[in-house]
Amino acid sequence: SENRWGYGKEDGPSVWHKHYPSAKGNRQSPIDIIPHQVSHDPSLGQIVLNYDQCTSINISNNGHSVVVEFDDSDDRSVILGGPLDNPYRLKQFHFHWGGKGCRGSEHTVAGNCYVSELHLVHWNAVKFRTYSDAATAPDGLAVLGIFLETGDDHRWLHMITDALYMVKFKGSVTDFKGFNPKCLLPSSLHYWTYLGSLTTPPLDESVTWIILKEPITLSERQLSKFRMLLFTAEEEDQRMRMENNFRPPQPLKGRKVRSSV
Ligand code: SG5
Ligand code: ZN
Repeated sequence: SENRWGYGKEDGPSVWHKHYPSAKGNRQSPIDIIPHQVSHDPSLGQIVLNYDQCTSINISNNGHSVVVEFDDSDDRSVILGGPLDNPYRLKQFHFHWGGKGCRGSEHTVAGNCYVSELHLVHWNAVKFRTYSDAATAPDGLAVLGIFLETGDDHRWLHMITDALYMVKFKGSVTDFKGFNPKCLLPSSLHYWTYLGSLTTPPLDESVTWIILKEPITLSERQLSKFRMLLFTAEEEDQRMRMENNFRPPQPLKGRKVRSSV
C-alpha cells in the first residue's frame, strides 16, 4: 500500500477515490475560498501561535513533500484560539508547490492560485492520546495554511532551501534542529476557517483548516530549489522531479467558510 498514490497521471488526485473512498466525502480539502461568500463571525477570536519553546528535529523527503518534524511530546508549541476549543500541538510542517507557471497552492482564492502553500500540522493532544488517534477524529487536527507568492528573497526560508540538497531523494532524512517556524509567518494573522480533511491520502475528515489571508513572499530562486527534489528514491532507475504535489479544490457541499474580520 506504500506506493498507492502520487501526483502523476496514473496515481494522481483524480484516481485517489479508488483506494481512498473518503475522497468523495462531504468535507474534503482543499477548497476554493470565495471571499464575498465568507460569513463574518465576530465570535471568532484571534489565533495565537505559542511557538517560543518549539523544537524542530529533522527534515525529510517522504516522497510527496519535504517535511520538518517537531518534538510533540508536550505542549511546548501550540496553536490556540480562533475556531479551536483547546490548544493543538505542532507536529510537522510541509509544502505543496507547482512546476513552472503560477499553480502550486492547494487552496485557491476566488479561483486564483498561489505558487506554493505551507501547512503547519497540529493535533489535539487534550482529547487524543496519539497523533494517529487524532488524525481520524473530526476534531483531531488543526492545519494552518500559508500562501507563498514570488517576489523578493524570503529572509528565513533559505534555512530550509539550503537544506534541501540533503533530502533530494524519497526516504532521505537529516537533522534539522533549532528552526522556529514563527519566522515564516506573515505580519497579519487574519484568517479564513472551515472544516475539512487531509489533502493527501488517507484524506481523513479530521482537519479544522485555518488559512491566513496574507501570503508570504519567496524568490523564484528559492522556489526553484524545491523543484530539485525528487518523488523517487535513490535506488530507482527513473527520476521524477517533485513538483505539482497539490490536490485541486474539492466541492464545498454546503460548508460555511468563516472569517473573524
Ligand atoms: C497526514 O497528512 C500525514 C502527513 C501528510 C498529511 O498528516 O501524517 C502522517 O502520515 C503521520 C506522520 O504525512 C507526514 O507527516 C509524513 C511524515 O503530509 C504529507 O504527506 C506531505 C504532503 C497531509 O497533510 S495536509 O492535509 O496538511 N496536506
Ligand atoms: Zn499539506
